Amino acid sequence: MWTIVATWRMSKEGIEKGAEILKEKGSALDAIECAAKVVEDDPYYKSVGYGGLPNEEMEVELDAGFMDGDTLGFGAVCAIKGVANPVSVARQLSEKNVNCVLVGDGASQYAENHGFEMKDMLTERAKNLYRQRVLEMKQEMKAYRGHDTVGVLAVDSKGSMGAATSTSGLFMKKKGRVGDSPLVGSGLYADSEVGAAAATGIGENLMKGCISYEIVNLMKQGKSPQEACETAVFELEEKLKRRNGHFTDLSVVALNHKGEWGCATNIENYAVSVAKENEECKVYHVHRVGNRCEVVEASKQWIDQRVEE
Ligand code: SD4
Repeated sequence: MWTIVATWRMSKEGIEKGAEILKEKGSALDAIECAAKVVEDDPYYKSVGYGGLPNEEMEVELDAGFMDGDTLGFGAVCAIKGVANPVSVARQLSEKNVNCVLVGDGASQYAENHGFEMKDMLTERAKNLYRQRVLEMKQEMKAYRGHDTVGVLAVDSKGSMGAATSTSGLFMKKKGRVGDSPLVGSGLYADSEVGAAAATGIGENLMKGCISYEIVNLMKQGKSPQEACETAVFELEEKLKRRNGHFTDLSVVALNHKGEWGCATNIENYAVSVAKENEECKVYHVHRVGNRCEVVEASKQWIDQRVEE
C-alpha cells in the first residue's frame, strides 16, 4: 500500500506525478525526488527553487535535503546557487559515504561538475518583490515573511520510505544563512522500519527541537503519525515559550511505514497534500484546536485558486 504526502498545497501537482511512479511500482525515492522537482521548477511558488525569494543581497540561495529510509543515507546542499534542482543533487550526495553535505560554492561546483542543470534561479518577479520589500523595510522592519518548504514523504509498495525537502529559506535572510530544511533530524528524517517526517516554518526554532527526528521517535514508541505530530509541535512550542518567552511557526507532516499519515501546526493557514493507492490526490487544511489539530479536506475551488501560503 503506497502513500505520498507533502507540505502545503503547492506540492499537489508534484505528488500527483510522484503518485504515478508509485502506481507503477516505482520507488519511494524516485517519487519524492520527482515531486520536489515539480515544485522547484514552478516559478509561481516563490519559496522553492526557480522563482524563490532572494536573500538580503538579492541572491537566491537554496537549501535541500534527501534521506533514504532503508539505508539511512542522507545528503544535503545548503545555500546552493545557480542549480535548477537542488533536491537531485542532495539525492546523489545521500548515496555517498563521505562528503554528503555540501555548502555554498562547493555545492554549486559539485553540481556543475556532475552534470546537473545550471540555471539562473532569480526571476524578474522575485527581483520586484525584493525591491518592494526593501522599501517596506525602510518603514517597518519585517524581514522573514514569505517562506515555505516543500517536504515530501513516501512509502512504496515494497515498504521502502524516503524524505525530501527543498526551499529558498527565509526571504531577506543573511547571505549564507541555513535553515532546518537541509539538516537531518530537523527538516526531515526517514527510517523505513518506523516512518518519516518533514517540517516547515521558522528553521531557527524547528531545529531547536530536532522536530522530524522527534516525530519519528514518537512513532517508534507507538504513537500514530497524527499523535506524534501534535505532541512534537505543541511540546516544542510550550518549551520555547517557557524558556525564551516566545515561539514562531512550526508545521509538520508525518507518514508511518503502514502508509498512515498525520500533520500538525501552530499557525492558521497550513495545508498538506496526500495521494494514496486507490485514492485520488487530496489537499487538506490543518487547523489548530487547543493542542490538537483538525484536518479538513480543501474544496476544489480553493485548490484551483493556487493560494500561495
Ligand atoms: C527555513 N524552514 O529555511 C525553512 C523555511 C520554511 O515555512 O519552511 N518556512 O527556515
